[in-house]
Amino acid sequence: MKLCFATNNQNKLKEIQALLGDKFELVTLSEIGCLEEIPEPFETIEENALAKARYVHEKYGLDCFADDSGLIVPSLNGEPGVHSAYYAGPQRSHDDNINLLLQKLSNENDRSAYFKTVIYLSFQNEYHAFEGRVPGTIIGEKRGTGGFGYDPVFVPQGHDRTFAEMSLAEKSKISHRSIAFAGLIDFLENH
Ligand code: ITT
Repeated sequence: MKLCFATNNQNKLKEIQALLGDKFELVTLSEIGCLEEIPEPFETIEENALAKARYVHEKYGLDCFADDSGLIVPSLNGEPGVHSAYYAGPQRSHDDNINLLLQKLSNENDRSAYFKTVIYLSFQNEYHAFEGRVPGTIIGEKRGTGGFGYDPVFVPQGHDRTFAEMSLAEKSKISHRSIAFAGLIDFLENH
């Protein structure tokens, strides 16, 4: 059965296809002819993930899943949240984003944060949501060179290294993204 993954990232697609086996044939946005930028106008991660899945389902008539992720810092009223990728501006620089975050937290005692991934799946005319969260702390300076985004300043709860100091395999065992995709895969394997 054909299922669209609303991404053009072939690496992400291959990773999930390998976990799903051959019951589902995953296709990217460009493979279904969706070359336009899908609007993500909303102020929450949930609404944007749902909007992407719904757009593909309604316009292309295909079942589809879409993911959206972000870092949430409660003491900053949930920032950077849905704006995580471009927190410091449209240049989408991970370094600029981290510097802005550290500056905003410089006088803050509560440095707790969590990463969140939400996946929305349109399946047989119903929508299903899957969520993954990983709690942790934002440290005062960058450590490590792995990963991406805010990984150099995020230490997951129960650990003493940042995500950027972990191998990809170590991060994948506990990450918000892995938890959300495990929920999706479990659902698809049972339907
Ligand atoms: P897509 O094209 O796949 O949407 P993206 O960079 O926008 O790529 P996400 O939607 O998954 O990626 O995440 C949005 C932003 O949230 C991302 O640019 C990072 O700043 C941050 N983020 C998400 N997951 C992260 C992770 O595992 N480690 C560090 N930062 C992360």
